[in-house]
Amino acid sequence: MANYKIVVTGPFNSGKTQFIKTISDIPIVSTEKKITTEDRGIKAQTTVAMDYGRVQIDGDTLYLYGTPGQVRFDFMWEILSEEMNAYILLVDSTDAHSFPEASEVSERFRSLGHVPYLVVANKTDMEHAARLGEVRRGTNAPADVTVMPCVATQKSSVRQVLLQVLDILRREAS
Ligand SMILES: Nc1nc2c(ncn2[C@@H]2O[C@H](COP(=O)(O)OP(=O)(O)OP(=O)(O)O)[C@@H](O)[C@H]2O)c(=O)[nH]1
Ligand SMILES: [Mg+2]
Repeated sequence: MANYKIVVTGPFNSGKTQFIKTISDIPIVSTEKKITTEDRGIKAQTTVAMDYGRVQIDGDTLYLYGTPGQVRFDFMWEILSEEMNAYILLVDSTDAHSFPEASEVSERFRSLGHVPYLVVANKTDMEHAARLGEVRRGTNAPADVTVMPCVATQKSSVRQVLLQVLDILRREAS
């Protein structure tokens, strides 16, 4: 039985809050506020500080921390990355324009902690979702980093991602 802190990060609108909401065993703590900027047309609310959820998988407890996606809230990234065991780079695979930003977010997180990470191509249920290879190239993920598909609205899909994270963490520990 182990406890792990997992940070879910990625660009604006990639599905971070949804990912945590779908899998959490407890009602999530979220800090969504009405969008007042040019992104208003995309959705009504955005995370301004963090999301927090918790899930038990195979006897281990995962504490999930979602970051804001908008760069103007990036001061939270450093705080949320403290003592993280791994991070998930969540990417909207239908939004190729966001891939370079995802790559930058990932670079920032790599500098914040030397922990394993996983690239997750989200929204693969939607039309025009990029292939995994495109997401890998677009986010500059090295060959030894896992890139996997996900539909953050489906519990089984989010669970698959977290099982993969656990697998990486357990391999690292042994
Ligand atoms: N079809 C589909 N929609 C998704 C999926 N994941 C998230 N969404 C939707 O995408 C939108 C953005 O999701 P959020 O969870 O708010 O994204 P976020 O990354 O937390 O956004 P910010 O906090 O603003 O950076 C919402 O309308 C979600 O319901 C998915 O896998 N498939
Ligand atoms: Mg959010």
